[in-house]
Amino acid sequence: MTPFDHLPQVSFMGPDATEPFALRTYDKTRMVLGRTMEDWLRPAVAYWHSFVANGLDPFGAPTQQRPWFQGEPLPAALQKADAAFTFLERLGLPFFCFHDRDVAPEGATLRDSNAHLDHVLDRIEQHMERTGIRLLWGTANLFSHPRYMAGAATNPDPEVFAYAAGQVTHALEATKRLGGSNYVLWGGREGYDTLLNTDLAREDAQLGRFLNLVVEHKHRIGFTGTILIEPKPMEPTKHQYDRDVATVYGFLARHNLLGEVKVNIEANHATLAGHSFEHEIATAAALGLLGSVDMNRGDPQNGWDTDQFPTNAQDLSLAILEVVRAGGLGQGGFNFDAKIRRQSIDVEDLLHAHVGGIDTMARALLIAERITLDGALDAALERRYAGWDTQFGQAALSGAMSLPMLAEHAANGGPGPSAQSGRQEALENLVTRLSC
Ligand code: XLS
Ligand code: NI
Ligand code: NI
Repeated sequence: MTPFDHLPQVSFMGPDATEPFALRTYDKTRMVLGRTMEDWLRPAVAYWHSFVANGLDPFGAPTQQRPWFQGEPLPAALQKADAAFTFLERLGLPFFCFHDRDVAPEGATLRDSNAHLDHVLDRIEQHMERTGIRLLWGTANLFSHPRYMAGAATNPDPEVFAYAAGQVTHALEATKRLGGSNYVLWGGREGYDTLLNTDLAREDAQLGRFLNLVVEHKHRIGFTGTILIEPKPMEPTKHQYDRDVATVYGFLARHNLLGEVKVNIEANHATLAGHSFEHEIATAAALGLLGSVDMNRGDPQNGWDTDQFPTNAQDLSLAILEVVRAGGLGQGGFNFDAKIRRQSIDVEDLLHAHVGGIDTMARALLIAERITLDGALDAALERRYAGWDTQFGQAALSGAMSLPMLAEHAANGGPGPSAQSGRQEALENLVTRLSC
């Protein structure tokens, strides 16, 4: 018996359906630009938000009750796994994601914790085989336990660095064992609260070493998934080192990790960094780092990681368009790193949230498809840069022309180039027309 047993099976029922749990747009088999909706989106449920969070906030007690919040931790973890897979089956999405500590309780020692994880993963493995549900990514929780309060890899104490290494070794091996497509490292508490007690150069070197060790171990064990860093500018620390995609690029270049590590971009983290979600995706694609996405949204009036489910397809379509332009996420996917609100205390609320979220993403994908098939936006872009495809443009870019040669070219050009309109409003109108 799980609290999700009575939930209905979610299925695609078409645009006119009014049943609360009907998918109206997400038809996983529908072909969009040469591949199925499911292949474009590869949607995943986050174990932590859906099966671990309990409505606790800094001002009040948990509001959401689940049977596995009580009792002996290890049997409760098994009960949670059984329930999680009932929910995943009802929802019908292909993937899930987890932190080590979401699925199994911390033990008295690292060895105990690892044994707990292995024990619960035996059960999860059976559920995966039975249902065909797959692991999009695994990760280690290197931020909840007090030992990590001053960071994991960036801790002033090398013993904490070693403990974190122990946890990641096991979580990476567990991810491989379950056939995970990726392994994520979110910054956790890798950052600082005050420079008065922080040595930035040391902490950068520590983090660079740690990530190199993770990549080495990935190759040692033959894990074929992608290692992903998840940028976030702040929260829990005042300043997180993995601030945004461009910052992560610099970090990877500095520590010889380009080509080995990509990024997992979270919508709400992008907005916290003062960027649009589509900016972060386009930046990652331009730098060859686009790996996977954590799908959620922030609150326009609140400056923190509210992790809400997406509801606005037109907004989201610009981000999905960037994914489409990049040719998709490859072995990445769209993980709902989103949670229901504290007052949403019924299990139905969890299903409403995911059904709405996936339908919003499907609508955004269809808008991106219309924009792509229409072709006018791409044509405008190509026209705008056409000069760079001429012989002169190519020579200027390739290094065949020195600064004095360019100066000579410009001096011989009479009155010089004439300015061209950027046509922003016309392009915005085009996108609005195709969004209806
Ligand atoms: C927190 C992060 C976290 C990662 C996984 O803000 O989004 O949930 O996705 O550790
Ligand atoms: Ni996230
Ligand atoms: Ni987040």
